[in-house]
Amino acid sequence: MVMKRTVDGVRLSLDEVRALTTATLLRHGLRADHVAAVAETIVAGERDRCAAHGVYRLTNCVHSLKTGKVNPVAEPRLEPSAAGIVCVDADGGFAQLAFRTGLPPLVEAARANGIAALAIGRCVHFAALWPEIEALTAHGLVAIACTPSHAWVAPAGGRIPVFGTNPLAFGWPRPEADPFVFDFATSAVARGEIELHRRAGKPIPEGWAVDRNGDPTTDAAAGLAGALLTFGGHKGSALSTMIELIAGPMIGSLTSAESLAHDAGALASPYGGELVIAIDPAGILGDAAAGHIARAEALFDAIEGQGARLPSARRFAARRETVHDGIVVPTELYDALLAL
Ligand code: NDP
Ligand code: PYC
Repeated sequence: MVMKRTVDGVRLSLDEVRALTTATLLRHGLRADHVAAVAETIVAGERDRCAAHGVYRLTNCVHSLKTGKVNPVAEPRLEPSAAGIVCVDADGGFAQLAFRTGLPPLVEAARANGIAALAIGRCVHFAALWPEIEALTAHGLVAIACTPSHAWVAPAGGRIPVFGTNPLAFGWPRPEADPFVFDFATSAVARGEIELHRRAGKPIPEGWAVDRNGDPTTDAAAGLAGALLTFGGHKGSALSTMIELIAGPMIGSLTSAESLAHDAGALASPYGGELVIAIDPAGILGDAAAGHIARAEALFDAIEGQGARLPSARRFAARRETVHDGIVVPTELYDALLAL
């Protein structure tokens, strides 16, 4: 497929998305192994029609590189740790290569111990978590991942940002089907989604954000300048607190408030840590694991059987289309990316 401008935007094949992403990141001095790892998640975002974490993120990547807030030649290193724990120092680089470094020992440790954790420190994180979750479910492992971000989100009952948008993701391998995966911000919505509304000049729904005065707003720019709200009120607030704790101080890394202080107004992507937990059901159940995993299918049938959909079903359906049809990037964004 050849790039084509239409009234809806610019149509690109996934190969063209990869080529644009790769050329842009190389041009801004990111080393080739990081470029390959980062491009994989950006292309996956477009492939699965997750626009807030697709090529739009190139603008943040380039800005983070230009401001010196990410190490373009970082060397992620495995660090000594207890059995069942894999620690990776990302050396100030993007999280993707650090995750690639930690994945094989994490899988090995989960197989050996039944459960294992990967603690990534000193990384710059701008990505969705489901690519990492799917990398683990592909090994037949159950997975949980979370990371703080920048303090953009007010706690339930307050209006001063304390939390990051703090995503929580989970994956369950299914022998005969796409894995069960959910991956969502613990704010009402990812900040990237509000940024896309601002770029498109569209209002945001009520309940996503408050303005600088703490008043509800449907103006995307006012919400970005004020505070995002948690999803589910006090429940999202508590989950977000948990993520601050277990992917922050518990692994020797930063909270979202500390990440924002580290940023010092540069407006770069969040800096800190990520926690990934991998569980091998065979470690709990031995030879009986396959039978019990198969039993879980009844749960998915009960959900889908009544017309409800599973999280990630939209993504997997989009994936099956975009590999053939390509994707459409808004013209304004495409031109901004070319200008990078
Ligand atoms: P959503 O509110 O859309 O929630 C996304 C999750 O919910 C997906 O698993 C999605 O599946 C599922 N879902 C959505 N609608 C339904 C439905 N009607 N029925 C069942 N499941 C549904 O997205 P968010 O804005 O909360 O988060 C988007 C992304 O932003 C995430 O990938 C997250 O990792 C990323 N993020 C990253 C941050 C970081 O610091 N690195 C910070 C914050 C967010 P489906 O995809 O199939 O629609
Ligand atoms: O969309 O909130 C967000 C986000 C933060 C870091 C990466 N994505």
